[in-house]
Amino acid sequence: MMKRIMITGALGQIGSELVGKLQGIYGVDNVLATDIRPASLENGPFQLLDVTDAQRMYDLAKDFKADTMMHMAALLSATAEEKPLLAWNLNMGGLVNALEASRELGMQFFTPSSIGAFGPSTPKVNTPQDTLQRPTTMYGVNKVAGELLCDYYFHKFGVDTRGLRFPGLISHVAQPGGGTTDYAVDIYYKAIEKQAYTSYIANGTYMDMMYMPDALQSIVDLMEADASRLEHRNSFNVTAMSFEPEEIAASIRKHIPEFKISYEVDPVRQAIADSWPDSIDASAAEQEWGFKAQYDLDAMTVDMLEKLKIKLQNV
Ligand code: AKB
Repeated sequence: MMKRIMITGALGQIGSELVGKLQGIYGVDNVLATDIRPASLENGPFQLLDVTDAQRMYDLAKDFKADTMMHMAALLSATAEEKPLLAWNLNMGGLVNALEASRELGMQFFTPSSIGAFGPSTPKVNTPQDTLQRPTTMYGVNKVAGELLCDYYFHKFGVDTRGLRFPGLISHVAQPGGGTTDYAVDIYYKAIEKQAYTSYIANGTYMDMMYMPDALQSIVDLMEADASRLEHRNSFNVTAMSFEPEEIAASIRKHIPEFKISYEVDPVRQAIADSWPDSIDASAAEQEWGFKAQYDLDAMTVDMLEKLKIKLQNV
């Protein structure tokens, strides 16, 4: 369905891999990568874009003749908690601009939501698709408002909005920055470099996670899904696993037996993690468009360690 795709935040944690994935499916010249930071991509078009600049976003999409907008630019949870006003302006301003451009140019639209769209009063285990959403973080406020806006643009203007509530995403390519779930990426780097990791998240804290290849595939699958089957236009719960720090450490120890984990809990990120679900229920995504993740914790650990060993040897 998608033919010409514009991506914002293309140098971010998801964007840096999404660009290549989409180029592989739809063709290198059919994916316009944009970011606030300059870059020269190995392949394909790139343009500088500050997502709060509505006119430039519109002009770039129009000139490229984009039929799809993937709006990935955002501040993650811990940074948003440090800079709440900046988060509001960037996360909400960017989203409204991307939705407006999509309305004006008739583009299909994707943006990620997050497990951060839930809060302490949400059912913590097997969190349903449709449930209480009263987050206590600025990031969560942005994500809930964003989900509502996607619903609004679909019902009011007929924009083909689609979204995923991502859990923590783990990858060996780009490091996340300023998230609460980032420990689950960092732990693999430190396992290889030092055979030891000090976690800022306390043991016993469960959060949902997903390996990046599954996240990228789920974006493509959702965007290609038959619109008539989609009941949810705000965002779908998706998850591949839920673990606490000791469990990821145990998975690493199957390959690096001397690996040790210790704890120096960061109160800010711990409070965010405590306000999020322990595990979410992805059955609406399974039913409405066939969501399925391939990697569980151990399969992800094998792949992460293998790929990172090569990457870290070459730096
Ligand atoms: C974060 O930790 O902020 C993100 C997320 C779960 O949305 N990884």
